[in-house]
Amino acid sequence: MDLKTVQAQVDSDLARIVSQQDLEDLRVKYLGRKGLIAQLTGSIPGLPVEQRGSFGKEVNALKNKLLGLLAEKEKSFSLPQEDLNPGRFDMGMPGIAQELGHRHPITQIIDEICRIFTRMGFAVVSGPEVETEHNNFTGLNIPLEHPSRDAFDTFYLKDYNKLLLRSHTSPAQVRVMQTQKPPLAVVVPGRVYRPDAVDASHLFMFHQIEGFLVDEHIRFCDLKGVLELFARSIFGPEIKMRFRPHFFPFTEPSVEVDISCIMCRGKGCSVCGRKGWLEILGAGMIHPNVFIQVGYDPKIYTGFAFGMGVERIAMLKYGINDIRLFFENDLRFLKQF
Ligand code: 2NM
Repeated sequence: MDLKTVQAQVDSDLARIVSQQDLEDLRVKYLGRKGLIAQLTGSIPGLPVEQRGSFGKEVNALKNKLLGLLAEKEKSFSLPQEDLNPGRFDMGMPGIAQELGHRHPITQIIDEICRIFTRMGFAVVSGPEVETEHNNFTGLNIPLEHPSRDAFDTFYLKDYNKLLLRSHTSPAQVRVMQTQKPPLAVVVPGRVYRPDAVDASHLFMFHQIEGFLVDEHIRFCDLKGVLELFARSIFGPEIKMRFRPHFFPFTEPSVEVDISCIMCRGKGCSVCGRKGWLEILGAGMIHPNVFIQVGYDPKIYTGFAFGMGVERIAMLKYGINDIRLFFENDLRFLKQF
């Protein structure tokens, strides 16, 4: 066998090694008991006497060279894994989970409630938080002597004659009626302000969603149907509803609306104060004086309106017992939603 051929074979074999196993296979191929070197050594006795010495030396040199090369390769395989992987990227590793942010729970509930009403054909509108006394009170048939107009119950803006922070979102509805003709179906979500002492169920700012629908021939049963669909959508299909007579200046007749307690389902528990019912909103048929104020003929048009506190709905839905939690920005609370 030609030693030059063997040498070339060794070089190309070594270049193809990619694993420890390849290295072991090569070691067997060349240095094993039946390997090439052993064969070459075994062929020496068959050579002419004068060639045996130099051939033996060359085989020996090749063997030593092989041993050196294999040892060098071996060393490269036993290096720490990271050093063979300069980017240190392991495709097999699970990814690092990215924590997602989310909307504030009040924003989520507002979106959920608005969605229920837009499915029924209501439009969502917004209005300014700084309002006129007319839009907040007079246009809503709230008389001058009404206690809610008192400075103890409304934030009046100092130095701005008769401007105030709206105490409900109805003034935005007055604005819609002033500029557009029926048929109209609108809900208004937004911030409202009342100078209440802060406790577990009161803040000086909270969110309301109010809505109204005006057309010819709108009746109280239309209000019932819309509110029942709303309550079942947000609290579940098995919820029951009841209407209690109430008084609001801007509606007549007026009602307060209860749902069967979502904790005890009407049996009576600490959440519903053993009554079995929870108040969720106020509503009624829009007072003719409101229509007259916005230029609608109350002989042609009728309509219903309703209003609810968003925080109260969220507290009932999620079993939260303190309204202040929504605005303290404690991430341990907010991350639960
Ligand atoms: C409520 C209860 C009853 C109401 C009335 C109106 C308007 F502008 F159409 F007259 N908007 N919202 C209303 C009626 C609000 O909240 C407890």
